[in-house]
Amino acid sequence: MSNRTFTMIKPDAFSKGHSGAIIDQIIKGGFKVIALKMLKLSPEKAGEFYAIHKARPFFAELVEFMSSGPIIAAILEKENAVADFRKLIGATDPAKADEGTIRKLYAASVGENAIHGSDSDENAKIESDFFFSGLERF
Ligand code: 3AN
Repeated sequence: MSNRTFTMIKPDAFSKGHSGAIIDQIIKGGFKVIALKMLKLSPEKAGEFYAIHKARPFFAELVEFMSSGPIIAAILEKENAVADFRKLIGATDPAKADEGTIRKLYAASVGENAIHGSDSDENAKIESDFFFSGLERF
């Protein structure tokens, strides 16, 4: 079990001005910020990040959405980080997300669902390495 996970505040939540409230909820949830940056993904980079979903019917829509505006990427640390963060953000479909979760509060749909959280320790490492160099981690 690793104590780190990776997250992105997606373009929908960013453009609606929810980034500050979301970061506050993450920190109050007991997560320490190890790395943090604001950037805009190119369609190529978004496609690379979501390559695992290439065969899914929503892939083109996902790439277009994720490259549509700025995002905030971060590495977070907490005991049991991956599972605890998935609990904090709620289900992929905000309609099925528990009350008080980030997706329940800020997501509009399964496609535009406000925030990403790694689904395994292995992917947390791959995704963190995709965005951050060693010099950017504290
Ligand atoms: P999660 O982000 O909760 O791990 P995944 O890995 O199943 O969910 O999906 C990755 C991303 O793909 C989701 N965050 C969402 O933005 C998008 N996505 C998943 N399912 C759909 C769908 N049915 N229609 C449109 N986009 C979807």
